[in-house]
Amino acid sequence: MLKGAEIVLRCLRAEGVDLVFGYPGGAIMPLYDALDGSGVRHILTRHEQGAVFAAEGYARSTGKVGVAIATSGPGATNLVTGIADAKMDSVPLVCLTGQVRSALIGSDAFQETDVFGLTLSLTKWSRLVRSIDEIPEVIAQAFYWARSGRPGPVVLDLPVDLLKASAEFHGAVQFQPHPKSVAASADSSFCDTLLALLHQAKRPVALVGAGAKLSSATFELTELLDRLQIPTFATVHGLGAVPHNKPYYLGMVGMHGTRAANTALNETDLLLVFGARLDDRVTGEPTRFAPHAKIVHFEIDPGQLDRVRSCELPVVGDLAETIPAFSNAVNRASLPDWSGWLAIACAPDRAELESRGTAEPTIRFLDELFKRLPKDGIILADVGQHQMWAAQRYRSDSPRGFITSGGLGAMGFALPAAIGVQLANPDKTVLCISGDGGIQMNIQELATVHRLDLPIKMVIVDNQYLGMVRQWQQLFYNRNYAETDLSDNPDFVAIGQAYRIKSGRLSAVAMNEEELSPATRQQLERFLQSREPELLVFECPPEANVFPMVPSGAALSEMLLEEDAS
Ligand SMILES: Cc1ncc(C[n+]2csc(CCOP(=O)(O)OP(=O)(O)O)c2C)c(N)n1
Ligand SMILES: [Mg+2]
Repeated sequence: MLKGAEIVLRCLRAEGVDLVFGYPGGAIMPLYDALDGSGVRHILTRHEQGAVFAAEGYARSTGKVGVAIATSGPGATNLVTGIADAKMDSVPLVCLTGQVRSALIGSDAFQETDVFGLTLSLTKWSRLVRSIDEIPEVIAQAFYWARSGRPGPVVLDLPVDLLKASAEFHGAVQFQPHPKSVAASADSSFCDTLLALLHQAKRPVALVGAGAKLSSATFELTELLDRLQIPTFATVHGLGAVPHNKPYYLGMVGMHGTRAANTALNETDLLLVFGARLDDRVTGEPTRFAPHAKIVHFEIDPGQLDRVRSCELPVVGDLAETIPAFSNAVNRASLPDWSGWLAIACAPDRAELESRGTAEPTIRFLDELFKRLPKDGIILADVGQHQMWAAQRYRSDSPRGFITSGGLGAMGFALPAAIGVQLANPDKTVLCISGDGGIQMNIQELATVHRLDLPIKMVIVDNQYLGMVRQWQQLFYNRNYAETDLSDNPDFVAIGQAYRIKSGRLSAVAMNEEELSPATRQQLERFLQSREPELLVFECPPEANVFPMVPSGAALSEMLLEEDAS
């Protein structure tokens, strides 16, 4: 006989879980009571949002399911942003929430919230558990759905009486999905159609999204692109899927993408999409997206097809199967020569402008950090201008090396996510870049970093503004900087020190020298190499902007460049 809480933990172990993130409270207390000796290590964050973002960081950096735990009511509602984030960015996540005892459900009991209803539209699958006997089955299902197909979040709501009750435990079970629900393994009949489309195409391009990485198909994808030699670009979550030094690689596409990538996407007549949702930050105004193109969409989730425009050829399936199938066909075929088109797409007149205005020192700062990072280092970015600068400057080809809240754009993500990343990757350098706005949304997690002595390298790009919003105000709201001024920011170095974290500061002036001064170089090197937590506040010029920029509602061809801001 085991208690419900013990059964939950046994089933978690059976799913391979050894690390969870959470925050206790009344309805979930039996689970906490059973932690000791369960083989599951629990990380206490300082806010449930910190726990769910940390679980996401763990999942995003490993591909394994992240687990977050919270109590009922306010504990559970504090998870909601992370659940939405995991849904948007395809992150495998299982959230366990305590619930009031079964007899009180529906009575507006103390700390009762309808978590099942609240998260229904945000989850891939969820369940309010009704009896202790169904615990093994629902946990097996929860992990199955979190991992399968396009990964995503799952919620299990656990009434406290079930956690306290006892029952015979016959071992964890494996979930057997209905045979029809398993995606048929890709047949290769699409290859002939695709080859025919390629033969007609004069200006084909490839757009790479997160799917290529989630399917662990980046090696095969790069082999295919090496053969095709067509202009290629990535979404923010596709960064790192294709090695940056490939001559056909044009960098990031979309709202803050490169001129070359956005121009090629505007001109293409055949767009090959590899595992991307095509949201409006990638497409620009959807009705004017890739206006001349037929679309071929490699995608695991049929729900993502035809959302912007119907595609000519859907290739539904795991990219780990469909890409090699297509590669085989390509290797046996002769292909048109697209070198003239590639030369146009990569021509110097499409390169970025040299002048980056007031963004120069910050870009230099990021470059200096990134080039000193070990090859397998992991960069996290929060949300805002610093995130887009970091994405633009990211040069690594480590598939899980750039982690950010892309689809939801949730400020406050980076610091707690970095905790999960560092715990999952204890030997890697983890560099976490936040803005002065976003860091204050989960700044309490500095306590978790200190408590666990995690050697995260934390950077605050302090421009004394909600910079990205201020940039929009400057460009589209007549410089009316309504409620974006953060010039009364606290002293972040003193805050870091109060959390007993080594903290320092670097001015933008240090980045203006042609050659970095030995002192600055030393500061950066020591910062990245030390094996202790450390915070570095970078004093970013307040009115720096991110360019190029495609205004919301404009087509990708209507990019604004630095000079348009003056
Ligand atoms: C939780 C949340 N609230 C509001 C926003 C809207 N928003 C997007 S970027 C941004 C400014 C971020 O400021 P900061 O963290 O200082 O970064 P910066 O843009 O200055 O680099 C805001 C408010 C958001 N993305 N997330
Ligand atoms: Mg800021």
